[in-house]
Amino acid sequence: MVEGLVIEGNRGQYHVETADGIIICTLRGKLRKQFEYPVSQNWHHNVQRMKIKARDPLSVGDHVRVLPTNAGNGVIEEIIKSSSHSFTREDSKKGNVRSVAGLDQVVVVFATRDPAPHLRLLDRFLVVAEAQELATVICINKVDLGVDDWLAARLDVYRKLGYAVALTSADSGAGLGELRGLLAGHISAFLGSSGVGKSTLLNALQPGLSERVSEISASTHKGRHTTTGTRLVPLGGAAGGYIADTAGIRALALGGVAAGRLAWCFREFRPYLDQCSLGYCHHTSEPGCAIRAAVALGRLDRERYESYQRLYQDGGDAVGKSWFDAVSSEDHRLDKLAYTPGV
Ligand SMILES: Nc1nc2c(ncn2[C@@H]2O[C@H](COP(=O)(O)OP(=O)(O)OP(=O)(O)O)[C@@H](O)[C@H]2O)c(=O)[nH]1
Ligand SMILES: [Zn+2]
Repeated sequence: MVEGLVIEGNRGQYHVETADGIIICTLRGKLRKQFEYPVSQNWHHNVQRMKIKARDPLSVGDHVRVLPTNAGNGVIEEIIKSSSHSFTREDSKKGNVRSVAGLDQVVVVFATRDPAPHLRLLDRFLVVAEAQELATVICINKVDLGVDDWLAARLDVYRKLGYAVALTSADSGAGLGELRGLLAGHISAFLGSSGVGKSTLLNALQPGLSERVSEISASTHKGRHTTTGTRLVPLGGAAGGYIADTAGIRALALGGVAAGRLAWCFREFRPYLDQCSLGYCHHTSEPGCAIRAAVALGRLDRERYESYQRLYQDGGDAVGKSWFDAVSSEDHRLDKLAYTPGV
């Protein structure tokens, strides 16, 4: 038996990546049975009709144990760990949307210039990533063009909040080793405005990677029905890790961030949240607000608080909406979002 990760799946047929390569698998009958339930029990006729649940028992991102049969084929005998991030409508209504495909990390890419980095947009990305409990890597590309002092100072703020920051140049190769290290062991999606260098960066990490990530989403568009509409591209090399295709990224966009959860999504606010005088404090103009007091004392970063205020005014749903617009990059709406004054 070998262990592996489901990287693509149609009902009944799954591609499982293992140490020995990709194995095309079917599911052992007893596992299929777990997902069947009786429709009617007509003992008179001694028949029991079964209906298979609409949901596929396996998702991309699940860890499984496989019994290889003949060359390149096998049978999935056991589900070791289900991808924790499977999306449900119920979650969507609550505003706690989980992404599909076991995605556990987003890599938010900005450039040092051309286009200039827009950190309000970064705060929006971080809020949605926090709401979905995804790790975030802040990747600043094009460092060969120089890093302005103001940007270096802002990045220090994010580092102190505990976010991983990678300074890269797809051109010179600077920082790529560090980025590879941050991708290891994760299923990551790359996000960022048009022109920041996502494609160049992916190809610098692994030749042809950008084409593989977008080729996959193109085939998804043609109506190819994979388990969750998304696939994972394995990263070669010792470090490993997976990159989710753009269909996986789009799935992140569903739903908003519940308004009551917005302040929590600013991770540095959390220690103060139970210290406001009013139980229902929105941290905008209420008396005795611990967040505003901490900002006034310089304990919380003022620009981050201003991002909070703007997002609060927009309402929680708008956060998800902006995120959706941001990731619908085919029509480059992200660019408009990034450069809308006052965003
Ligand atoms: N100087 C410099 N230029 C870079 C770097 N990375 C990418 N570029 C250039 O930036 C431009 C945009 O790069 P892309 O990789 O197409 O950007 P993208 O983010 O994939 O853009 P979209 O496909 O529109 O989403 C290209 O002209 C690249 O050559 C870098 O590290 N340094
Ligand atoms: Zn408050």
